[in-house]
Amino acid sequence: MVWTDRLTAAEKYRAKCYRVDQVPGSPGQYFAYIAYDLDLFEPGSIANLTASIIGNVFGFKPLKALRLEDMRLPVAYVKTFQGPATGIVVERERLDKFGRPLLGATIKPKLGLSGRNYGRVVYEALKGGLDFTKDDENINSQPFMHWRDRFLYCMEGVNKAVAESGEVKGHYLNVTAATMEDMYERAEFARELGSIIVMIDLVIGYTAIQSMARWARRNSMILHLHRAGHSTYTRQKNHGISFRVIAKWMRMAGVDHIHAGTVVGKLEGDPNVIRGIYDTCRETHVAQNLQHGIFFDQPWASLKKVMPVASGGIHAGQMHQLVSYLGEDVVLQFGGGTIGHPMGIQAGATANRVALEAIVKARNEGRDIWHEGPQILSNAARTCTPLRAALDTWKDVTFDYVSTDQVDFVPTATALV
Ligand code: RUB
Repeated sequence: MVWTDRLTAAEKYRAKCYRVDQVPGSPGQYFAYIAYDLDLFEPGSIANLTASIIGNVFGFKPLKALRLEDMRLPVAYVKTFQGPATGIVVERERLDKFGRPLLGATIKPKLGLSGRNYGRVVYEALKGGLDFTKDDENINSQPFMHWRDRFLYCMEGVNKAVAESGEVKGHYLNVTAATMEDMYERAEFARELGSIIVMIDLVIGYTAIQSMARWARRNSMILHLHRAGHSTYTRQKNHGISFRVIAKWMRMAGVDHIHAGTVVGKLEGDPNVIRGIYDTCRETHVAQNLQHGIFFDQPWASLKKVMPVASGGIHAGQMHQLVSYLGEDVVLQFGGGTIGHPMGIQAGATANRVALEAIVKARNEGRDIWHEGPQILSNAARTCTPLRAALDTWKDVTFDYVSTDQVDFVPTATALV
């Protein structure tokens, strides 16, 4: 007899591997389905959940490689989490913007601008027609632009653009910092300046993210999450964690926005995988769908929805593809695709807004935007010189690479009988 026999009900608490399946087309690789008892996890703690699920097992000598593909979390456990601080419905109400994707831009160059010049880019992009601008993941408090200067000049740009356009607009002020105290100080300063949104990076860690989500809920703030660093462990097929699991944890943790892929842009994104991630963020009940990488039904127990953010190498000429792949509740973010416009930043923003509105109008009229998209954009560009210039500038920019992270279950054609 060992001490564990006396102190724990091993039968109840030990992990149960209840199914093992061969990975299609990958000899020697297996899906292992493992169930754990609910008592093993502290309520409402992503840190505790992950310490068990992705703890030491990933370094276990007998395993050459291991990847966490998906998790089903019971309603009883999901309900112990706050969920998104604001959620898609309330965000749209606060912004007073409905019926179309939101538009954003990451300020470029991402590092090096002075506070004043940075604020000018914010103003130009918002004035030109975007809803949001965004700090990049690694702009925090550099010697060339300390965070207070950035916040002040950004909010000056936001307020000017709001006054001139009559629309609610915002800039994601990145409050990522070395300590929680510093992050709260920055977030509180953003709130005092009237910002409607703050931003954090995934690299701050799960506990810090949950703390910021609670702060955001208390302060009626939208919380944007940039997934900086995720590709170091989400991208390879045979080791790490699927991003759909990170998205699930982040909905529980309580972020309002999460970078979730573009399909057509410069960064990793297979259409089926991206669909699974977007469903995880936006549906109230996600049904099992192996073709989208969803292994289990996931009820969301009334946790609010997370707004996915599509960002990374996208431009106005892809608007019909973006709306077709990603739908309506999404922020489409064009950084270089706004700021690199040959006629200037405002023109770049206007090109994106006109392209979006032309595609949404065509979609609402029942047109086939996937096939007719290029023609719809070209027609809109007849009365919008900035859009014409955008289409001419970026027409050849595509990223046709094979995705690293693809689904294992793809439909196969069967002969008609
Ligand atoms: C956007 C940019 C963002 C990435 C993040 O700039 O570089 O940091 O989109 O990637 P641009 P993801 O629009 O000029 O490419 O959204 O995949 O996490």
